[in-house]
Amino acid sequence: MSQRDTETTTVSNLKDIIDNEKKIAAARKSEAPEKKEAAVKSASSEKKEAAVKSASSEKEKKEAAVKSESAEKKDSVKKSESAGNQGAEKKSRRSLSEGLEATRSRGFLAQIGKIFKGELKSSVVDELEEILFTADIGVKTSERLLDRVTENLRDKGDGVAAMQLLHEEVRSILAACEKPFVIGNEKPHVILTIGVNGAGKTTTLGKLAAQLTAQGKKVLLIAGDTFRAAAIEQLSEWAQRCGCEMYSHKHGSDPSGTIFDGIRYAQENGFDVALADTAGRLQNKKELIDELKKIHRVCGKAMSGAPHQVLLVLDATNGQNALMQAREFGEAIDFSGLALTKLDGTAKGGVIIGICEEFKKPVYFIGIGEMTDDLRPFHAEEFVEALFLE
Ligand SMILES: Nc1nc2c(ncn2[C@@H]2O[C@H](COP(=O)(O)OP(=O)(O)OP(=O)(O)O)[C@@H](O)[C@H]2O)c(=O)[nH]1
Ligand SMILES: [Mg+2]
Repeated sequence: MSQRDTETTTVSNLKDIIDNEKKIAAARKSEAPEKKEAAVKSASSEKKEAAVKSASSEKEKKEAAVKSESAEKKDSVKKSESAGNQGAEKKSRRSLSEGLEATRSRGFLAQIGKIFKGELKSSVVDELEEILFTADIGVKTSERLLDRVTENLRDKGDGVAAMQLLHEEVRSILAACEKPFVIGNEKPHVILTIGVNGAGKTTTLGKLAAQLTAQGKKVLLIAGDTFRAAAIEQLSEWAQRCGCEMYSHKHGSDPSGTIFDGIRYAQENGFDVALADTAGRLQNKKELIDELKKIHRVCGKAMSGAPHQVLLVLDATNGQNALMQAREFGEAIDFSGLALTKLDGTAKGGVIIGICEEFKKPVYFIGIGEMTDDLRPFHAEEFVEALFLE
């Protein structure tokens, strides 16, 4: 059994994808070569078939990139709205405060709010200390926040003022990590995504591709996760949904080779942005991290200066573990910024405070749902207001 087979993912809604993978695996075992191919190609359009096609020669590799013509773009976007998004996009855009509801009502700041209300108990400082140190923000951040409010509590016993100090301190920590996400003029501007299994890499790339395509950029998705059978198909669906192209080799090929060829393909065909997906991997598995380092090096061989950005995708529901992931991935690869996903499904959204305080890296994006526009640029002020909303 390979190392990746033993890894687990905490994401329950991957079930559909996993079920699909099982079907594909079963089809591979039992069916004739033609049928096997048909099983992998569950996509209905010819474009999808091309996406999962194995490419052995240079010419075939190029053909393997999914080519969406401009006339088809509108069509695929329409399709995605009705099928892929199951009508949810038609609902009004989710507000950030809705997305952060669980964190606001059940997270550590809500617990602190409770102990600061009304007449303060003599034990308030001890209680505050306990809440902070058991929150998912790390020791350093807990100490910083505790220092900021303890004096006020001891001397004045004013819970409202203490909450206000906390609010200001959190704002100052988060503000340091707000930086606009800018696509450089390189042709293409190459972005590599990294992170553990199920963190939201592919979804984040898909959403980003959709947003950049809508801005008029020529976007190529590169299917660098060649490990998981359904990964190419998943990315291909995003390519169809946003009306951009995808470059892939067959499942099981060398990810570095796929990404190298994908970058070259993007260069030769005038793409503005190349977004490279990678397989999920545990941050403490040496050979998987070595493979990632190789992918990173190979990007530079395909195009000098690439990747121009490395986006570490972290799942907020992982809480404290997300901090650990950032530490260990950061030791292997100097990532340029972060995307923090699934803030909508967790009370642990406060982890962003620990991440900002410890890494001082830009948080480019936050994910507050599965729809395209649920990937938002991170604005510290707006985030803090949503977090401290009464
Ligand atoms: N609620 C919610 N779900 C999300 C968000 N981002 C991603 N997801 C879901 O999380 C699941 C896993 O996302 P993927 O994009 O497949 O994760 P991945 O990192 O590519 O996973 P691997 O390829 O297995 O490493 C999918 O069902 C996504 O729809 C988010 O911000 N909010
Ligand atoms: Mg993926």
